[in-house]
Amino acid sequence: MSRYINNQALIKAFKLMYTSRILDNKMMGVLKQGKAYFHMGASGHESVQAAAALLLNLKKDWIYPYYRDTVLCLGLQMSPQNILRGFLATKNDPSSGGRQLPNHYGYKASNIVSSSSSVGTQYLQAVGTALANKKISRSSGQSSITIVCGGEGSTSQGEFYEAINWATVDKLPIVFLVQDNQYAISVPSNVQKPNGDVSAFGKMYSNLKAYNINGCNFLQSYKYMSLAFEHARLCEPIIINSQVVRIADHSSSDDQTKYRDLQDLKNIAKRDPLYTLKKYIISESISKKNELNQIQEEITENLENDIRCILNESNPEPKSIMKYIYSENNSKNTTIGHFDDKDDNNEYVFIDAVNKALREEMEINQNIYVFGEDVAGEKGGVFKATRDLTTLYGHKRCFNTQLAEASIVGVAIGMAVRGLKPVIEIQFGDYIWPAMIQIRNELSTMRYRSNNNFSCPLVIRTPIGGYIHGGLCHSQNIEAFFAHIPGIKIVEPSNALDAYNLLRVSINCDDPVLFLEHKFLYRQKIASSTLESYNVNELGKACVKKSGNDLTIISYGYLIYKTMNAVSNIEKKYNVKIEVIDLISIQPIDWKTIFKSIQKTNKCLIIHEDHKFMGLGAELSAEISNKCFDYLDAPIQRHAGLNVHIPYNAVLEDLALPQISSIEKSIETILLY
Ligand SMILES: Cc1ncc(C[n+]2csc(CCOP(=O)(O)OP(=O)(O)O)c2C)c(N)n1
Repeated sequence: MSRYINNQALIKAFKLMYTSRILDNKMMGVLKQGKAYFHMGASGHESVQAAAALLLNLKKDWIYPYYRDTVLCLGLQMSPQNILRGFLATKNDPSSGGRQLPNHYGYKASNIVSSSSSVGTQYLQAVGTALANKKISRSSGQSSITIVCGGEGSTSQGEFYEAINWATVDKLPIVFLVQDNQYAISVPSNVQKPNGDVSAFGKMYSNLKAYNINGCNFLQSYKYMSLAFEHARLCEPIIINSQVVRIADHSSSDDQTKYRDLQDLKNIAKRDPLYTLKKYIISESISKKNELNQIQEEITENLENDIRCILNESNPEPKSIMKYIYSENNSKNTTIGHFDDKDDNNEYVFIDAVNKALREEMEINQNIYVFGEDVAGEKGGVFKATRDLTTLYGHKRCFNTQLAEASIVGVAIGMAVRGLKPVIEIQFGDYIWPAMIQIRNELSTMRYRSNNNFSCPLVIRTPIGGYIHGGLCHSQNIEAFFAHIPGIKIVEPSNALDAYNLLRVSINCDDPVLFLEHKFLYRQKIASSTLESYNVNELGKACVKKSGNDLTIISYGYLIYKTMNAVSNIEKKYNVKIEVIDLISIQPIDWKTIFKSIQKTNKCLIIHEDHKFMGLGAELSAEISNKCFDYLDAPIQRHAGLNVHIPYNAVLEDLALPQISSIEKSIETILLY
């Protein structure tokens, strides 16, 4: 790869940079006419982006852009028309079909991965894509690299440090391009870092190359981006601090004169990369001033025409509002029955059923990668769910990660975007929270926000639940938090057979799945069974555990067993028949089975371990009372965990969580209503 640029490429860079500059100006004009709502400019960032665009390997390399990367995207064949479509949120906007804010680029044809608004989340996803590229394309002789961009403010996010950490531990083919314009909205860069320069990281991480460059100078940018890509292709991760200027306000909602003084604003103009490049091209006689002016006029005229046309393009269809929250391609599960072994009459405990499902799916599908904390090798997970997987499939496919949950999920997203199937373990549900922004703003939105252009189907397995003397941070139930998020599916099987089958369905699902495993059940006889495949293709089916006519009880997880015990006692005492539904799938909910049951029994009690306040029971009751009001002979009742953290002391823990005796009382109350 050449570090020195030819004249033709210099003119190409000038055209890209000028197009972006005029786009910024014109878009602000349209906005001022009240025809658009928001804009974030690239003016001042152009040189380094143009250099990167000219040097990347189109369609082979992967790009995680941020909102100032207009030139980078233009240079990677995203047309000005497509930039305008995003700005005007038209139906044909290739980034998001008008769903995301302007400048949140994504362009599948050029491997430009959809970017969200969360500052800093992109770094870990880029690490995931780089890891995937290292695992797959290098074995096939390719050397794709990943470039991820952000502003200097974003490098204060913890996930940025995690990303550098992972990239250097695994020596990944990745370039971190920090575009340091000295301000994060109004906050100057010396608030972000003591010396205001992230290239200092090169001294802290032994495998990290680092450059601090003048990103307003095209030739310098080109030279160092070229060097950077050479390093990355050799799996030497690299960070570049590129000093740029922010010529306009942070966004169309900002006014930088409120926090930048006149001298500061004047200095920006002196460093303007477009002006600098034009001057260079003329002074080196690469092109004449009038020729460049002519280029400028043509670009401006074309853009004016484009704006006129795109202002007339249609809005997204109103009926498309709910499209692509989930995949439309979820009805086949090819692995069912694949491993059925009629001679295997062994009884499996829950955790061994999970292990068997993982093992079998990994056998069939080479794209499955299992990772998390302590999952590899002899240890095989703190609960042993991933036992033997490293021996069977190697460290390449079952490996330990850093102790960093955001990293595990963020990297998994980047791998899934690249087409692999991560099945990750979060060691305890109680520690999923560091990954919350990755799950809430990234994992769940990827398909929707990119209008189905990108998706990240993966499985997050995690042990949850109390009754194990685990105290506040080893007992939590987390389903209600996640059920509130569109875009992910949630399963909580209550026995080995369901765990075995539904984990396989989850792995084959085209959506992200949160697979909740109640750790009390892991080695319990009550939850164990022989294993066979049952014919299920999709998540979302509840199971009627026991039929009856006098009351419907809905529960799930470990509480199914306590409920069944209480039901048996009450049925004897009152000579009644109670129907018990094991919900199994929390998102989506099997409303059909629930409504059918309540229309028969006319009474409903919901039992769950998670706190009653804002728990799943609240949603179930609301929907049932809405749909089955005419059938109900009593108010729907809920029996659930107290609204308290689960204490360690056994007496207190018992009080915090539903018990057989307290469940019996709830059943009696509703039966006698
Ligand atoms: C996690 C998160 N926190 C806050 C914001 C609001 N926000 C959007 S852009 C921005 C400043 C980012 O500054 P920097 O990373 O330096 O990039 P620049 O805009 O200067 O190019 C902030 C605080 C956000 N989008 N995401």
